[in-house]
Amino acid sequence: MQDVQEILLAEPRGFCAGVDRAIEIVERAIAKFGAPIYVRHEIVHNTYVVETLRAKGAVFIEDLAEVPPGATLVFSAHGVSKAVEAEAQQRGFSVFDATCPLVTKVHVEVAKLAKEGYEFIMIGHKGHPEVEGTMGQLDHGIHLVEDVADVARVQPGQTQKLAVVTQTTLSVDDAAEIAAAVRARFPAVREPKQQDICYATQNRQDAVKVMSPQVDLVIVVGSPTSSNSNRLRELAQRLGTPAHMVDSAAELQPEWFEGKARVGLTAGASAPEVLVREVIERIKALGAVSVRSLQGIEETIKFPLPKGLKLDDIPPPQHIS
Ligand code: 10D
Ligand code: SF4
Repeated sequence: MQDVQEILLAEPRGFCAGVDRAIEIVERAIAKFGAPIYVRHEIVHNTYVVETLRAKGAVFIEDLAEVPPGATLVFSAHGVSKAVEAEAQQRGFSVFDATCPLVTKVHVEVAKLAKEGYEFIMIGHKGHPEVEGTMGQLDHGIHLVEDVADVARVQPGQTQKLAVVTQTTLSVDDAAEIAAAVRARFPAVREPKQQDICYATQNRQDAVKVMSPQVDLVIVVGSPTSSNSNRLRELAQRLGTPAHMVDSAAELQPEWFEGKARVGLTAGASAPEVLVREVIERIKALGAVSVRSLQGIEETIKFPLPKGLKLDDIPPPQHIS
């Protein structure tokens, strides 16, 4: 089948600074302290990343009771509640926190405003670990809304001091609509100066908005558990372009490409470029002759590592990318 002629690559795509840092924390912890290194929850929501780190000696757990005394434990990039933090301390683990600094920023804001007497409306997806971590910064006074219908139902204890916080990886457009509904119902609500939606989520969604109208099909590389990757696929579909999300090149179905001359390719913030390269090779085998990168924002942001892992004495471990 020779239908596919060109592959267009979204820019930016793939790893964000928070994911890069989180993976490096696990790799360095293994290099410095030796396997096993325990990781609470998938370090990031990507099958390839998790399996690669597992092969190097990471042990992924959900419940801290599974971690032996004296072990080294890493918190995933999505962050943890105060209760999990306290339990880890009480069990005496040596902890490295791979929570993305942009998630921590939301935690800090919640703690600060709570001290001033604020209650919170959190916009996010129920059951997502980031939402559990952010809501778990407080033991009361933080109310989850997932959509506009929830806004009509939410019952804060008071409305004079009310603030909005969000999950960092939401659909920018959905979050704006839900925030507008919150504002309409609670006109005095305090909103973050800048959206809690992070730069990487914003940039990857903007890139899909640029790419989608130029292609006949969008492929998103990302795992089913990845919120931000799902939002990219959903966005392309909303813009009227058929879109599929794949965890690896093996999931590509040849029939998706029938009659599609131009294929757009992007990747969620937790999906490594190596998988994008494999997808490109597979689509090339379906006939694509050229690959072109679209113009987009260049991301230069980098987050520092936690103190105990800044190693001068060992060479940096080989990094997943
Ligand atoms: O599901 P998600 O989009 O929140 O997480 P993922 O691990 O796929 O990507 C990195 C984003 C994080 C850690 C939340 F900020
Ligand atoms: Fe941090 Fe944004 Fe990446 Fe999440 S998606 S890890 S908030 S930079």
